[in-house]
Amino acid sequence: MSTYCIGDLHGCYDEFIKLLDLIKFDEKKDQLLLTGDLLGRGPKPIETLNTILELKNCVHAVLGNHDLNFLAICDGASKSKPRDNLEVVLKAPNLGEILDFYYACPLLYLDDDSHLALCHAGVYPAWDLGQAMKISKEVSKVLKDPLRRSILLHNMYKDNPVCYQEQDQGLKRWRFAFNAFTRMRLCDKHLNLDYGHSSTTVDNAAKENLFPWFDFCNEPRYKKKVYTLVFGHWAALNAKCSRQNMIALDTGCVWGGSLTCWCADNNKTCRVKSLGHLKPKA
Ligand SMILES: [Mn+2]
Repeated sequence: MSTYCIGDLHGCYDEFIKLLDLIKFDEKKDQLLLTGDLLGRGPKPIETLNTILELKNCVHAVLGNHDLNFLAICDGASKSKPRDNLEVVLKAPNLGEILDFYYACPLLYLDDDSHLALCHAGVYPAWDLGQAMKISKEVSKVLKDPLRRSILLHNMYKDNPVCYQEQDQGLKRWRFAFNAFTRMRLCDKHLNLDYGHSSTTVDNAAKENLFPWFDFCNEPRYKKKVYTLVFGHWAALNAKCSRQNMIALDTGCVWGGSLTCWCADNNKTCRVKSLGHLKPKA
């Protein structure tokens, strides 16, 4: 059995299938961890989701910002934009099945056998994995409750709070969890999240006293074991994360980069080149 982690798919179905072929993925033996943003912008979201649903007994996926955007649109909290290419999913005959799958996806997944932690953007630096897991589970409960889910999805598009306060409860707390787990890239030395600068370089950010969230993290540990933290979201990093025990996987397939897979068992990485979909973000 092998555990493979694949970065942000964004509906890049053809590259996904090519990558599964390349690693000779065996659904009877192997497991697949996906860093989220399964859809959004890319060409084949339905094919991508249906493949994931077919593999769902051996797949663990976490929610990304584009997945949450999709859930918000389904709940009437936001409108779909043509560039997101979500219409085809909204009209899918199995939309109910897709939503059930999504509502069961956490913000943070821990694999206690392989000592892996999986999330979309990252783990807020003031949290250890235990605390992060507690907050992820809280939000998962909200997502499974239609009424509270709807309230959260209608109130998620805000760039606040910028930092975690233990006393923040309800919407403020859950929204911070959404923002930290799915949107975070840079923060200042007081651990205030920066919500702009999506494609800046790390060097340029430093000139504004902003640094990658992982610069402030302790070694990822859970129940006294060292974990490897796997994340996506930050295509501009191009999978370069200087920290030990942290693996960045988003290599911007949807922007014309590549789709990356990391095997937890042998620490090998392989990539499939993008078929070229969108122009890189300005
Ligand atoms: Mn993302």
